[in-house]
Amino acid sequence: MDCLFCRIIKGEIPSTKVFENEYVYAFRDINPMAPVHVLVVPKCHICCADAIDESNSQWVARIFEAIPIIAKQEKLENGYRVINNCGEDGCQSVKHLHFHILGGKKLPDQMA
Ligand code: DGP
Repeated sequence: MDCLFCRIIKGEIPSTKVFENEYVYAFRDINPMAPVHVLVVPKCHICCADAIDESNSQWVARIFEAIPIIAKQEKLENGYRVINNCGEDGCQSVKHLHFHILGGKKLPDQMA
């Protein structure tokens, strides 16, 4: 399987790492939409949010445990946004589950 984010996790493609543990890898988005734009991905390949079920949801829990740690590290004490794009209508471009952390400025309140 040729998955971009699996290759980034393995270090085959360079990335700017901001956090890593046994379950989670987080790195800076190549095309930042805010002063802080970090992608948080599970080290297990899950294609999208729609594929989350009771067999793999522990990976998602690990991601949401990492998010506040990353936010603290990135000094997002004034808040931040967590986004997941899922599937065609959600404009998901990389088919490996990931959550965007956006912050470092007041974000627009418009979601869509
Ligand atoms: P999404 O649209 O939710 O699937 O977001 C995918 C994000 O991945 C998008 O914001 C750009 C980012 N991205 C794509 N390719 C690379 C890459 O090679 N390196 C990094 N750091 N980010 C990437």
